[in-house]
Amino acid sequence: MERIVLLGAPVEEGSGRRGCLMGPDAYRTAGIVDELQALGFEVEDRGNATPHAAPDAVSDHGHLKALRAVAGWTRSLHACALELAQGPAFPIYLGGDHSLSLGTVAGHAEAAQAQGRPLFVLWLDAHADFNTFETSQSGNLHGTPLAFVCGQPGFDTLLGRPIPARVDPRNVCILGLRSVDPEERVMVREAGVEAHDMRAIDERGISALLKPFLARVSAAGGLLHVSLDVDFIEPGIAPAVGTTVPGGTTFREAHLVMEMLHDSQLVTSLDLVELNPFLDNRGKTARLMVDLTASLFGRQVLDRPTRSF
Ligand SMILES: [Mn+2]
Repeated sequence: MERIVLLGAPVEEGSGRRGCLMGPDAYRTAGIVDELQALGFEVEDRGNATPHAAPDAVSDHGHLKALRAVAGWTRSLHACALELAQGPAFPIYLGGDHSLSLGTVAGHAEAAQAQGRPLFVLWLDAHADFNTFETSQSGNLHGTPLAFVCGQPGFDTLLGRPIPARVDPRNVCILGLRSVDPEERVMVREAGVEAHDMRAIDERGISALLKPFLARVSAAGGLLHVSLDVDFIEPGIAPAVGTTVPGGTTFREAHLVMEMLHDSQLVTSLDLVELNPFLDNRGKTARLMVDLTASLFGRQVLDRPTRSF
């Protein structure tokens, strides 16, 4: 039997508003353990991580919000991910806002480097999350994790040292873009990140965009970390997020991505981020995120119970 470990990361300080700290418990209430067990997995819920203290985290950029809190979470989750990446179970991080990926992806990148394998990252998101401290307009650190893990400069205060292993930006694929800051757009392009916006999905189809990336992961013998932001999905069916942008992926597009990822058997770790249960409508976003997770672990369309939205 394959094993899955769940770790809650109730960080909300990176998002600039309250509510994401309830995310891990919303996934539990929506039945994530039962759904994964029903697919034949042994599931261990480790409860919620707690942040380290990071009184030394400082920056000249005074507009950054909650830098010390986010740095404390980054250090804690980096250590947790580094440990889980070396264990036998598949880790799922229950967020929490997207700043949690500062720690989880950094930990998986370090573990991958130690194994001598490249880490690939699939970022399912309306935003590129590729701002640096300098370019961030909002000061919300959930807009920075991809820039940090790709080795952009200026982030050393987060871990209190340079990032131990960066992700090669050419090993990153972003799907679902529809809100990118002008400076961020230039940095994403110059770094060599593979980035597909909603227009590309409309014109070419999401499977045609994902397939070549998965082929690259496979050919490189890579590990694959998936970071699923609620705002990847159309807000009409996934309203529980503070950063709604109209025109997201449909129910079927989102499930298709998860089903293709399952078929590929390449995914080795997963973040579920930005769920804000305070903004949800009778738990429907939490349930959709759990259903998408079930698709990643092999549930097929015919297995899905009839359920009214
Ligand atoms: Mn995001």
